[in-house]
Amino acid sequence: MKPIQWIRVRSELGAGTRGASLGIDALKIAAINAGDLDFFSRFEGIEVADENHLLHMQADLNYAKRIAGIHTMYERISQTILRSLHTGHFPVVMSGDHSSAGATIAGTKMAYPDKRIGVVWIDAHADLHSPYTSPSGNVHGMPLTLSLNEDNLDCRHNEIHPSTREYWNKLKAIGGISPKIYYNDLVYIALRDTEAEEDYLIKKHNVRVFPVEEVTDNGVTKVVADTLDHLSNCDFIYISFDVDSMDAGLARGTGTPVANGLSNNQARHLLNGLLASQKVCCLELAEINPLLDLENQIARLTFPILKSAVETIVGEEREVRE
Ligand SMILES: [Mn+2]
Repeated sequence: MKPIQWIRVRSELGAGTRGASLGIDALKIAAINAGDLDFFSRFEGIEVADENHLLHMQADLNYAKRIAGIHTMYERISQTILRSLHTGHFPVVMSGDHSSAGATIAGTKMAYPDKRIGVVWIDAHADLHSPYTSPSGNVHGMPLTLSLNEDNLDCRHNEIHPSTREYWNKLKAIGGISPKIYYNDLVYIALRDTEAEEDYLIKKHNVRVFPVEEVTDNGVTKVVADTLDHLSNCDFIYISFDVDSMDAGLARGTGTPVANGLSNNQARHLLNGLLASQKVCCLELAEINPLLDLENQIARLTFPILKSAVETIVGEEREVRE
């Protein structure tokens, strides 16, 4: 059993709506209200310093807002993940906005440069835009694209500033390894709100997608088995859980809620099933925004999922899958 290390990333530079930096505290309050007073102190934690002071300044670069600050975060987060893995920990990353996931993937690849890293992306969104295609310029829609070293120039419609290009290229090259992951080693679960530019890449590279209907119809166990089977050539697996993978009716406290999502039970079983594989070396949880919520609903819903995931990680059930 590897000891868990909490990695706290309170950055929300990549989101279009303010408040995701408060997600960690919303979870802590949910733990206290659930009677789990010492839950987060059972394992050591690392606080990654944020650059949220930049939010008090006007965002400059339109098609990748606050990308310079995000680059600073990427350096810090990737180094923290690298150290966490190298010191024998299982990092559980609690993030603000989902842009940080590109840095977590980078840190994982930097820790294991000769290994193949699989990614399970549980999210309503594909997060597969680049500054050349993004309609919003919010970098939380780009972490997978930069991990794949993808620009998607085929679908280009934005003229980007030379300085945006410079930082975008820096993000793709972080850690000196690029790409970090391959399309074959990426699996989407609960994907249901994509744009044409993203659909183009998913189709072109034949990326494996498990829609919510497949989770419901075939059951979580089957989807877990198929996901691990699809990633059987990967040495390590990183799981990214965006709370908007869950249904908007349950999960309104997030920047971009989407209807027809996973139930909280499906999400819990999904994470537990995947985490039972010892290939999984890192888990990230992102986009809880209590400012958009009523009575901390999303954090109260997510806390038992996180608790159950942690029990699986530290438990005896983890097995090596062939
Ligand atoms: Mn996301």
